[in-house]
Amino acid sequence: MARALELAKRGWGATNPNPMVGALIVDKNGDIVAEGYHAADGAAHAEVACLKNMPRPVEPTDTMYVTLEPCSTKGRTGACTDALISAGVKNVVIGATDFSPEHSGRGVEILKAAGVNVETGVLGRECEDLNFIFNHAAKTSKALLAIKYAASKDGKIALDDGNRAHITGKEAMHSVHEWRALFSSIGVGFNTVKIDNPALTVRRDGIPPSCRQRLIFSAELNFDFDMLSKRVFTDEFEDKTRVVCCADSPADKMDFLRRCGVRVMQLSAPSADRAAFWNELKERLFSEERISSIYVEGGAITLSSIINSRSADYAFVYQSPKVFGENALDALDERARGSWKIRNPKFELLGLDKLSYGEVEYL
Ligand code: AOF
Ligand code: ZN
Repeated sequence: MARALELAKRGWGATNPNPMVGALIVDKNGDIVAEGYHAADGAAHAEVACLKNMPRPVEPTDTMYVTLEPCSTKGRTGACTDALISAGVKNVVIGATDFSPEHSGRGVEILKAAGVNVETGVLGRECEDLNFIFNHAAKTSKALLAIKYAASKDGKIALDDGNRAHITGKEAMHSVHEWRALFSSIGVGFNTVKIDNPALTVRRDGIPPSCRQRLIFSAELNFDFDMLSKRVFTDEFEDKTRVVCCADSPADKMDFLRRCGVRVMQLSAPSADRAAFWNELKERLFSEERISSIYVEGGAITLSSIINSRSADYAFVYQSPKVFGENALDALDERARGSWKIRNPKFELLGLDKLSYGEVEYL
């Protein structure tokens, strides 16, 4: 199963909104005979890819290991339960449950009813964690909203408002690009674009740059030509950028943006109701565009709005050992600080920095 998990991760960032899934078949001696994984949304499922790679017919003593419960509905690619049964697979070991309402254990029942030996929950936690985004969307029909920030040891994100110092090192930067690759959209507030002029693209060694949907949050819409010359509005991926505003955002400013060729997404929530705003965004992105995840990178106002309205589902916090001192800018406002924590955080050491990440719990 550990090997099947490795195979699943080959689909990192390419399977959205589908899950990453890996599968392999071992013979009666435990030797691997074939492997497969789900390479992209719409492509063959891991089980089918694995069966296709079988060098010989399946024998009753073979066992398939698969990180996710095989699907049991036709979907776009046909039910994996049918594929396994008709190929003669007699033993299946499963990692995690598929939480989609139409699956949720049905695949296991169908296999058992067809006389297949099924074992579940092997490396269950790891297999489930890998698809935290897919699981969230399957359970809630909404995109998962994750906040990410890098802070000094004393919780600051900048020396002062206009002076953004480098907080974390290059290992943390690499990690951010890996996570950006996994998410389907990346968001920042108006001020972050104005001050930092970020590219918000995915840049990884040896892979050409790519870009997820870029969301720029603004209620007031105070865009001028200087703002519209920032990277997100002018680079090769400019068509992936949109401005997200609210019910009471000024209509003339929306018109101005549209006339300048900028995509605008107006939510029906008013700017004063932040909980409604973030909730509507999660619902609409998922239902209208199959966008299952949002990675929000700042700044302090946006992150605090998300935390204070209890809208963050997940968090990535990079902490540097540097101390910026009292006068520096806080990552989160006073109300947000201490109002939440990461439940059962996972930790990674990245050079001198530390990443903590996991589901958000409000206190
Ligand atoms: C599996 N193995 O490798 C994957 C599964 O539209 P389709 O046909 O691609 O089906 C999508 C659904 O299938 C998806 O929502 C999820 O429930 C399941 N994904 N299942 O057995 C796989 N990717
Ligand atoms: Zn399937």
